[in-house]
Amino acid sequence: MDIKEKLQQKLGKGIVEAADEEIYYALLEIVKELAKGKERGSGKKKLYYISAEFLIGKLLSNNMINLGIYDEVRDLLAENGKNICEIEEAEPEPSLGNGGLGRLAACFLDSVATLGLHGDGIGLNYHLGLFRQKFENRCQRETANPWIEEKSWLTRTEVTYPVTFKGMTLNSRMYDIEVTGYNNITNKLHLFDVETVDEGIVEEGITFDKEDIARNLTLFLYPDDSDEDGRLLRIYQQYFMISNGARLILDECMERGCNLYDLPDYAVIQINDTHPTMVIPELIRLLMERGMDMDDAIDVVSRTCAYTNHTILAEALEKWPVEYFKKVAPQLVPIIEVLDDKIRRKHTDERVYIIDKNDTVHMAHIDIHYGFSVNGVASLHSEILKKNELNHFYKIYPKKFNNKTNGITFRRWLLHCNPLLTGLLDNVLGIDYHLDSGKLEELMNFREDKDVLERLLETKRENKKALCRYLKETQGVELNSDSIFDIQAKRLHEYKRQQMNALYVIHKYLEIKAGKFPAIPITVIFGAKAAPAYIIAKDIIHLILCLQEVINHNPEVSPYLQVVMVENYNVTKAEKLIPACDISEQISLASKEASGTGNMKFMLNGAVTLGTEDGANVEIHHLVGDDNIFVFGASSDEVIMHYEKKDYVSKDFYKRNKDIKEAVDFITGDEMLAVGNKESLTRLKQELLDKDWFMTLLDFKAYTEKKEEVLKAYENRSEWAKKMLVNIAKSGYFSSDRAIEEYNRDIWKL
Ligand code: 26Q
Repeated sequence: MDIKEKLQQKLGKGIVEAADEEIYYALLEIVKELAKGKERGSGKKKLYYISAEFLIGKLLSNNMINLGIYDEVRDLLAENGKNICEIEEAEPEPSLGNGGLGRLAACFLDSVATLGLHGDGIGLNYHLGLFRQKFENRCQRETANPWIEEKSWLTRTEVTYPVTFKGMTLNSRMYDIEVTGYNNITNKLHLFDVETVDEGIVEEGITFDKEDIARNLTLFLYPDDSDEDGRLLRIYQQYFMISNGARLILDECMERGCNLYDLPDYAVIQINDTHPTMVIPELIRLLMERGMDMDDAIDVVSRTCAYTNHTILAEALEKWPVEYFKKVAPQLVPIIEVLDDKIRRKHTDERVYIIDKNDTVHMAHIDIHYGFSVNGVASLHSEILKKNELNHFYKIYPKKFNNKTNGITFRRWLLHCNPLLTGLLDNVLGIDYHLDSGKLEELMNFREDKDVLERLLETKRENKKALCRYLKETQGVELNSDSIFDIQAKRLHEYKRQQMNALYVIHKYLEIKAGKFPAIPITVIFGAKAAPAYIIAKDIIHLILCLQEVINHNPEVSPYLQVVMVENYNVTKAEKLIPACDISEQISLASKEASGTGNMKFMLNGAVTLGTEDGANVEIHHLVGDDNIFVFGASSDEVIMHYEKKDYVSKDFYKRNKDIKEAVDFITGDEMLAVGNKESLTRLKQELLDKDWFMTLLDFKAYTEKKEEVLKAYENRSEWAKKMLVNIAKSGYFSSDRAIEEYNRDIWKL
């Protein structure tokens, strides 16, 4: 039966007569059936990618692309007066991740299946995912984001395990989502759930009884760890995830013929940051339960587990009081104590102990001692781990440390989100680059081709118009599609320095008011969620929303400068913003952004980076060369030195630089106080003056100067088109297919 017949059969009526929602549900079923019919991953050794987050985004279009039926379905719908984009609107977005780490896990699953490798994801089935962001009185408010409907991508399985916590046992159930590779096999994402979870306990916004573990365990993805209950709940979630995962892995391996002593021949477990670290002591415990002696169990597990580090921010490194483990999963405590004891017998340096003198367990230390691989996510990041943050471990285990620069799936971040550019590339290069991203480099042959360059500019114009239409419909804002689109889209964090971008906007506003007009109008677009308990991050959102109000209502300035913050930034919004971007803001304080992956997505879609030498920006710079990126700011070495010497004083910069002083003072000036909250704006200004932990004022001057250079460069349209072309041509390296090939070659060896 062809797709048309299948669709009509499912609908029970003609396509013309069906509502968008009905078509969505019918396609969902068809796609699930097709995915089930695909070849499965096979082979003796299997990858298990365990992660607390899988930010998969909407799945319909992506799955149809990977199954090779997207064009056919799109055309079929069009013939019947339906637009596939409107069908997509009917799909709820599962927001099962915070940001980069979760999205990386999703890109990796796509590439593992696309490369035909046998590997599944293991995570949690959060019913309400990450919160949905609403703007009220120019502030962020959080609400629940239910995404599981009667018909969804989840398939209920018969796999269940009893998970024992202190004083209670909860029954789990495994739900699966098929992960189909591009023209290749189907693997699975296993999401564990508690049978007793109850969405009814959510009250106002995202508040609920934190102690009612049986009913709350898989409700929300944790965006912060600000209170004691929240932290304990996070341990409950983590233990639930890994205890189920560990049992699934052992059961599957034994079914494939493993005798447990040869576990490393049957499984490799990639631990995505420290959130699943408890899988190490849990596996040791389970192997001992099945009769293995402890030293053998430790040896087997150590040869099975590999760890990826995603951060060097001290405050983001997980450490939990032993007390917490005693309260949640006391069975792990004796194991962790033995693991620590073995280290203490071998090493005198206290910094490598697992349990410190305050009885706190350092999760990353478990991974480093009892895993066989430790990798960073961009070359600068991996170097900093070796030279600074984890230097004392590097000295013990030099061979464990390696780099795996992040990547993104081009299926979602080019083919799906940017059909216009894809069409152009297909036309110019053929379609080989879909599976071999290195082939994009052939675009370099068209660097002087006026026709190709003009078509490149044209796709960007069209994508900007499409974004304008979308923002008009969804947020009622009217933007000038002929302006320069300058976009910063990522989680809100002080180290990412959205506040520096906002200070630039203020600076520009003041300049325009003083009669200095930009040659081409500028539109500054932000997309960002702040952790609900992260006060300063929420203050920065408030600042941006107030600026949006002040500037867009100033008739003298708004023809030249517009600001808009996109509400509820998520994967779906990213897919609309990225193809429309001219300038990609990647302005973290050097040394703080482990890699960044948005930087890669923007580059692939023909945006030019304005950034610091941080994370993967360094590699982007190296690939495109000085002429095709705008780099500014203190180097990571300088920054690290400032932290060591404790010699950075933000007030000195405020006092000495007139532009800085004017911009900072504006935050609490009359215009802002007329629309904003005095307490919040004052707190933010004081933070910049008294702390400025991420050195905004240090880099502000270099940032504004470099941005002027970018704006000037944009005026020369043909030269700018060449920069776009080079960025696209050189982005092949950032395919997650390349990243996964490296993981497999160096770590997994499937
Ligand atoms: C930890 C403890 C308690 C509560 C929450 C957390 C927590 C939750 C999420 C800590 C970290 C995260 C997420 C981190 C993350 O997304 N890191 C990003 O990972 C990307 C993929 O490697 C990198 O590109 C980014 O640079 C990095 O910031």
